[in-house]
Amino acid sequence: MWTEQHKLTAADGAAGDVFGGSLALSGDTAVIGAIFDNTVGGADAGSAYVFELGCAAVACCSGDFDASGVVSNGDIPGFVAQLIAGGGCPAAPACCPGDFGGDGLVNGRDVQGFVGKLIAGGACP
Ligand SMILES: [Ca+2]
Ligand SMILES: [Ca+2]
Repeated sequence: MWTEQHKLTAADGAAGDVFGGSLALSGDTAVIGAIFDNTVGGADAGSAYVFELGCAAVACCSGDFDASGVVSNGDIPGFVAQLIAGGGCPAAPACCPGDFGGDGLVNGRDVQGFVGKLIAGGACP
């Protein structure tokens, strides 16, 4: 099942720009076209908007594996699975929910952070 996580919009979007009329994806980068955007190049000159998947775009909540907005018992399987799997994180700046120390790995050093947040109630920013 697909659920909407975020809505991408053009900061200078206007009616008639046809934002989203074209789309290209590569890794964590999306390029979205607005073929009728008015620019310094002229009316309807068109623009391409580049979006990067990262902590700035995706609110990264350490420990929240099921994206529920809180760190709770439901996140334990996700954390344990990543720990057992060797704990590799996606290349920065993508979100790595199991990495509490920010070293790009999920390992024994992150257990204390995860458990501590769980006990503390697990509120996400
Ligand atoms: Ca959660
Ligand atoms: Ca870590």
